[in-house]
Amino acid sequence: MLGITRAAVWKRILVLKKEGWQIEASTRKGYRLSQSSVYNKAGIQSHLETQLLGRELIFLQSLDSTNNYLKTLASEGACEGTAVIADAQTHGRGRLGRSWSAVPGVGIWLSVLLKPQCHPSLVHSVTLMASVAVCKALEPYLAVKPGIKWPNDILLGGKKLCGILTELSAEADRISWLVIGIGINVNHTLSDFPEEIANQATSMLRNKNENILLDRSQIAAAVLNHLEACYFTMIHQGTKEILDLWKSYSITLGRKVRLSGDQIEPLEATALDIAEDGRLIVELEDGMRKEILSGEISLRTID
Ligand code: BTX
Repeated sequence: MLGITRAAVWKRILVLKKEGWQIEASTRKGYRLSQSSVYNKAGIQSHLETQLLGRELIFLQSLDSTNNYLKTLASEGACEGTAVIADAQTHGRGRLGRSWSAVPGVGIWLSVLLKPQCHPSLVHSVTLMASVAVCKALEPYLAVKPGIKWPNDILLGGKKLCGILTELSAEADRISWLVIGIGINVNHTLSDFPEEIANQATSMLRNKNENILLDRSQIAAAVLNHLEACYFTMIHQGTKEILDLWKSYSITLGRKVRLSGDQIEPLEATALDIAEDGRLIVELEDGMRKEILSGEISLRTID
């Protein structure tokens, strides 16, 4: 009927699946669109269990960066909990001016606006909180436990699965707003990564035994659900529970690390603990202890 080969149909089905459509295949019968959700605003909202986060949700096919878009909305007075999700980013941003690859059809590129009534120094713990929430949200879909590399890279089998970029606007002693940007590689195959990061990046799909695409709507909603729960825990009960959870996912503590950055000479140390404000406590080779703030430092484990 379509006047094209089976292979050509299969190729198109693959594209639809990557867009988020749930399609079942059956030998000799063909394909069937199953009823579950597609990756769009309605699909995500159907899985949301939040009171605040994502209740105001903007879903767009493509943006330069969801963080940029949400920062503009924030400066125009958008309400707390507003979330921006794009299927693709043309200029996804990482930390310290690095870029983040965010191709269409395979990932979750999401930013959320928070307005915690707290001192700007708490921003680091909020970022740690976000990494805990993402781990909790992704864990049920993964064969192995995700690990957090300080401050908030989420790794699977030593490769980067998710990155988090937190940006804020603050007065001297109070945060005005925070934008937490979360990038998760979900249905990437190896060829979806640019060559220069193919060795160091991974996706949820690549860590599953079977090759069934994951439902990005369900996972994006799970991230918002867990983010809200962790955020509420943190603002109502303080940081202790979140930091304990962070430690349970940490793959940095107890390891030898190399720290480098514009402001410091590269140095080697052992990562000991995390302070209440999110600083990493390290012990230098001469036994001195130092507390490191994430903003200006890159860390690599070396043992
Ligand atoms: P980061 O600076 O820790 O990581 C950036 C580095 O990670 C890059 O230099 C590159 O080596 C590698 N990388 C780039 N893209 C990927 C990828 N897709 N998977 C794995 N590794 C990659 C981490 O910064 C913070 C990233 C936040 C991304 C989100 S997406 C939604 C929001 N909008 C936005 O512009 N950024 C955030």
